[in-house]
Amino acid sequence: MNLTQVRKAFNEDGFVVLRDYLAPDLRDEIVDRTRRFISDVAPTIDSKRGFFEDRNRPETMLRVEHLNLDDPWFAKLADAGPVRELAEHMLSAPVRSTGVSVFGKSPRIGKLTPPHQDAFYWRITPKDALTVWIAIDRADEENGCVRYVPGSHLKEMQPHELSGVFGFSQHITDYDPGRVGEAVPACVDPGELIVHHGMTIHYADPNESDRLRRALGIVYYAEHVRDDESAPKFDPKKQWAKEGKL
Ligand SMILES: O=C(O)CCC(=O)C(=O)O
Repeated sequence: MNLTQVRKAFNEDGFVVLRDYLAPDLRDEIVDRTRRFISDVAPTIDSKRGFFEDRNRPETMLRVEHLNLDDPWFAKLADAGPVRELAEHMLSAPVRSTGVSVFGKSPRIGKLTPPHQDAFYWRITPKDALTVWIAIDRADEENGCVRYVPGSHLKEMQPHELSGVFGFSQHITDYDPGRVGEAVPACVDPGELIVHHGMTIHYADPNESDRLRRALGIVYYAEHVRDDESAPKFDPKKQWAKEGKL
């Protein structure tokens, strides 16, 4: 694989799909361990880090944050080896991982991931950061694959506002593909990965299929980024607790 070409595509489009980047053994281990984490550990995680459409139904998990704290295998996956090396290539800089999450969209229940730019949530400057999104199930247009607006990372940060969507507090205000550009679907099979820049506009439709759509997300910041105290601060968990969602 020519990583220089991959980086060129990432720099132009703000995202890139890699189907064969991971060696088969590691790819299978990531998929197996993540599935086991979701079935065995996620249901035990408290509402500060584990979000479910319905807490009494573990299969409705929509996100667990920082599973690197629960299982050192995921911490190691993020901190050393090919996934971290890929992040360094794409940002052309040393990086540090800020956490590993799982995302879920359960069949017929999983909701929209509203249009947003990850870096809106990240209080850093410059916004040199990205997410490596690893498919745990096939993700396609029926079950809510992620959709990206090519080149949107090269433009300005869009205004965001409260989304009203549990698990994703912010969305782009008056989202209009005519203004920001059309999104393209990124369909992937288990173990394939997508790298997206923190400024890239993306969203995902609800899961209207009978299939699960789960993924592992690892965020990396370039080591040279600094805290940006002037960036907006959010505490959506208070609101979600008030609404009885946590
Ligand atoms: O998996 C999803 O639907 C959302 C993922 C996402 O927004 C992200 O990784 O930044």
